[in-house]
Order: sequence, then C-alpha cells, then structure tokens
Amino acid sequence: MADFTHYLNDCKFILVSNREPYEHLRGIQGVEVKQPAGGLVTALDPTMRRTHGTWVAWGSGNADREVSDETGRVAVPPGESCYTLRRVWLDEADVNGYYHGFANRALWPLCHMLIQHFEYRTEFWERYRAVNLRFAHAVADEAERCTGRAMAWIQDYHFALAPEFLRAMRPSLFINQFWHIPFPPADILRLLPSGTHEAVLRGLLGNDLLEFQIDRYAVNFLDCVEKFVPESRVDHVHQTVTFRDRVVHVGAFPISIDVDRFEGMASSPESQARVTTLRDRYAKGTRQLGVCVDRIDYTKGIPERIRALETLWAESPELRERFTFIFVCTPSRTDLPAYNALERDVFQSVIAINTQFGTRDWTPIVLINENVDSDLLAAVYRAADLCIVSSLQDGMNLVAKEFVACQVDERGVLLLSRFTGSAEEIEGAVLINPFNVDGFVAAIRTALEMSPDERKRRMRRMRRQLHNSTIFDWLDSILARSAEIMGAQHQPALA
Ligand code: ADQ
Repeated sequence: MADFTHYLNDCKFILVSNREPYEHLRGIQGVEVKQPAGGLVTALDPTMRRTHGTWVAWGSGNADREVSDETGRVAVPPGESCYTLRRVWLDEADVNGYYHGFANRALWPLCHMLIQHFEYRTEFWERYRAVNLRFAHAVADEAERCTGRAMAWIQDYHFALAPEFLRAMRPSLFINQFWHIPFPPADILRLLPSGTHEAVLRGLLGNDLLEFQIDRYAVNFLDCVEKFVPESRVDHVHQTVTFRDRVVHVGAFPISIDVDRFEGMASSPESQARVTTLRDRYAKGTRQLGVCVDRIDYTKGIPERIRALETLWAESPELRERFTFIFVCTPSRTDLPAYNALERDVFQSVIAINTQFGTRDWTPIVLINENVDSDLLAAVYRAADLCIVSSLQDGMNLVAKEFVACQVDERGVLLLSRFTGSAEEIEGAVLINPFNVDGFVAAIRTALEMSPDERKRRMRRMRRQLHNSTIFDWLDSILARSAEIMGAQHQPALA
C-alpha cells in the first residue's frame, strides 16, 4: 500500500468523522473493542497508523468513557497505540437533533433531492450547530497540542458548520473536507429556511479545499454560493471562491475501493468454492443469477428495482425459473420512521412476488437480510451474471465498483443508475433510469441477452478503469492537492 505521509512532512494530521474507527463496548467478557466494517475506516486506519495523528469522532460505544482520559483521548489501535482517538461526547438529545435530525432528516434527503422526506425543525438545527461547535473545539484543541503545523480533514455532511467555527478559532490551520453525498442545485438547497441555507454555505467556506465526488456537485456548490453568499466571489473556471479575503478551492475527487482486496477475496479458493455452489444452485446451464447489495435507504431505488423485476417476470413468463435474483440488504437508520416503513414495504413486496411467481422448486427473489461479511459478498458478486444498482441519487456508489472488482471471470453485466456518481466515472455499464419502469425492464432484458463476448469487453474496460482509480489514488490525489495548496499559501501554515 502506498505511503502518503510524505505529503504531510512534519504536519500533524487530524481526521474528523462522525463514526469512530474503534468502539469500546461492554460485553459479558468485559470491555471489547469493535472496529466498524466499512470502506472508509478500512482505508483510513492504516494511513492514520502511519501519520501518528489524531482521529476526532463521536464516542458512541457504551464503554468509550471508561477507557478514555478526561479530554476523551485514547490511544488506538488497542495494544498498538499508533495514533490518538479523540472522542466527542454526545447525549441523547444531541444524537437526536444533530445526527438523526438535521443530518439525516434534513440534509440527507435535500442533498439527494428527495424532498418528500425533507423535514426541518429548529431543534435539529440548533443541536447541529452546537455539536459542530463542539467538534470544532476538539479539533482546535488537538491542533494546539502540536508545536508545528496541522491539517484537519473533515468527512461528510455531518459537519457543514465546523469548518467556519474552526477557521475562527485557528485562522491559519489548513482545513479540507470531503462531501460524500451529492450537493443539490440552488432551488433545492433553498428549501432550508432563510438564514440556514446561507449558514451551511458559509460554514463550508471555512475550508481551504472542499472535495466532492464528481464535478456536477462541485458546480452545484459554486452556483449556490454565487446565489446565496453575495459577499463572495466565485471563479467558475478555476473552481475557487474568494471569501473573507481567503481563497477556497473546490474540486472533484471520486472515491473508490481497495480494488486488490476485493479482487483477492473474489479469487480465493474459498470464494471459488462458494461461486461453484451458487452457480450450481441458481445459474446452471442457461439460467442466470442477478444480485443487488444495499443499505435499506430510500435513496437506493429499492422499490423501483422490485417493481422492474416484478414487471419482467409478469411480462416474460419464460424467464421464470430461468432468472433468479439474490437480494442482499441490511437495515439502516432504524431509528427513523421513513426507514422502518421502507423496510416493511420491501419485505412485503418480496414476499408478494415470491408468492405470485414462485414454484415448488424456484424462489424468484432470495432475500439475505443481514450484514454479510466481505468474503461472502465478494463470492456473490463474482457468481452473478448481472448486478443492479438503481439509486435515485447517489454520491458515488461503491457497490458498483465492488461488483466490477470481483468480476474476475468477466461474465457479469452492471446495470447502473444514471443518477449515481459512478455512472459519470465508469464506462461499460448498461445505464438505467430507475424512474422509467419500461426502460428499466428493457435494460434487464438487454443484460440477460448480452453475448459473452460483449459482456467480457464491457467488464474488461471497467476493470481497467477501476485499477487506475482505487481508494489509494483517491487519498493520494486529495493529499497531493492539499499539499499543493498549502505550499502556495505563502504563509507558514502555523496552526
Ligand atoms: P452509502 O450510502 O452507504 O455511502 P455505498 O457507496 O453504496 O453507499 O456503500 C455501501 C457499502 O455498504 C458498500 O461497501 C457495500 O458493500 C456495503 N453494504 C451494503 N449492504 C450490505 C450488506 N447487506 N452486507 C454487507 N455490506 C453491505 C455513502 C454515499 C455513497 C458513497 C459512499 C462513499 O451515499 O454515494 O459512495 O458514501 O463515499
């Protein structure tokens, strides 16, 4: 794995995210440590180990306080002590207002333009402000502890206001932020009350560099700033904003996956054995196997996908017993009513389809409703003849990239929603509009009928692209750009 520490020189690296990389939990055996699964932690933890920096995050584990000092600091990984985890404490009202509230009920639906789910409450906003301020204080304190320069790298939409707070506390700290989800056009952002949408933009303008997944989101951000922050000056050509006598850089940095890891998992002998079992069961001879993998979230186009499958089996009886679909999903944000309703809806629809079309020997949709470990996931991706990603909006979508990385036999077709960041990056997928039922059904038919040569040609092309754009390339490009901007600032970036 590449070493990125040279970009930092002697600069202290402070990473900020909502979720922590290690959670201490009290179990029957005493305190246990859990490392949450997920691409970001897997990619950033090795980098943090090398930088010996600090990771600032919400201390969500029920034994976190027991093992942390009075400022919330604890050395991690346990037993190795390579870097510091600085925990920020949130009470129930904070979590409800900042996280479930403003982040997930206001910003998340708004950024995905699914405004029927948008909900604004003053209490959400006030908690979000207060928690962002608390995080900014923690980061400023961490910057203060080091003698030299420091760089803060903030993750995601949970912290739209923290950069501005932090800028006021530490004017010369280098601050950058990666926004993982789409950024909406101005007409959508202004659904936030007057004063609030401007505050979100001014908050983000506290950064030196603001990274989006694709150029379209960067363009939306610049348009919003131009409309709602009159005291700023936007340069659309260079993608910069001059604001309060500083230059804020904006750009596209598409996130990816650890391609070699997924390819390695898919190629292992255990995976090969699982693929043989899966194909014997579901894809023998001319039968075919489809797959999808999602958190159950209304942005992922799950009901639209189920409707397309239902229409396909209804209109093409010859495909019954010939095309089986493995539906891997995991419950998500179950504290929110919209997510519970969706989960119920998904399960009921799957049962209805299986009842309508299933036979004694054949179940159309095989539902796996759990968090599947990545080795099994890799085998399922490899075994499939097609994978459907039908998001209504999606910042990037890593499932599409995982499927491509695992397709070592180059037999699978990727059906990919036009409204994902990945669709603007990957060439070789069959693009779909999940709102267009007939077009969606026709695309599944196209995939099922595609010749082995055409499948191989498309998959090979996607795999080549993916190998040139891994999560390490993403990290490299962001840190290289940050180092470049820091160097050009002509001021000793003293934190
Ligand atoms: P997410 O909305 O979570 O991420 P995505 O990029 O698809 O969306 O990542 C989901 C991850 O969860 C994948 O790694 C997938 O394998 C895993 N996953 C889903 N269901 C699973 C299951 N049942 N079992 C095991 N693993 C499962 C947000 C943005 C995206 C953006 C990422 C990264 O919404 O657009 O791509 O961040 O920036």
